[in-house]
Amino acid sequence: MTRIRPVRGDITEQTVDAVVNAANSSLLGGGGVDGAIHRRGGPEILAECRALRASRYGRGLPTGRAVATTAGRLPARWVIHTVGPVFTPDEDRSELLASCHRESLRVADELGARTVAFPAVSTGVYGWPLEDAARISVGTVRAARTAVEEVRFVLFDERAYQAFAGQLR
Ligand code: AR6
Repeated sequence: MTRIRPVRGDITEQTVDAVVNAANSSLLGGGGVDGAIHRRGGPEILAECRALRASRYGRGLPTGRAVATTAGRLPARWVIHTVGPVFTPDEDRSELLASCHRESLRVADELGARTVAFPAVSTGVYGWPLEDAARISVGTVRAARTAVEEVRFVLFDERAYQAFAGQLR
């Protein structure tokens, strides 16, 4: 059984085996949690991202997929980069958001990670409504078959924390 809990805070301060990054297809960094991870983790992360682009992901990491790099100076061993879907009311992209969580846990299992911290993928710049993202994200982790022992959803603000905590009560 995977223990799942909500944590209010900054994901770059979590001491875990793996930190999930809400990246974009380019893998070259950006704002939000992606920016914070690269800033705090240092240039080693970007160097590995560039190498991944040069080898496996020349066209970018597809939405819903996940790939790992070093965590650089973060208090973690790995960063698992995943690309969330951009929210649109015109199309149901929930399966892609679920896939981000499943694929990140699959990569975590390959690495042997036992503790994993997720941000609220797609709920910032990508515009996904919080309550709905919390339902999909928590539901997917609950249903996942994984050897990960603890999943922390690390939420930056009170609204996000309440949305995820509500799903976990
Ligand atoms: N710790 C935990 N959560 C955070 C932190 C942090 N340090 N910083 C922000 N959040 P976003 P997305 C929350 O926009 O919607 C980037 O530019 C934030 O409050 O980071 O998946 C990428 O390069 C929000 O609830 O990710 C992509 O281009 C959540 O993290 C794009 O944004 C996700 O917000 C991805 O957009």
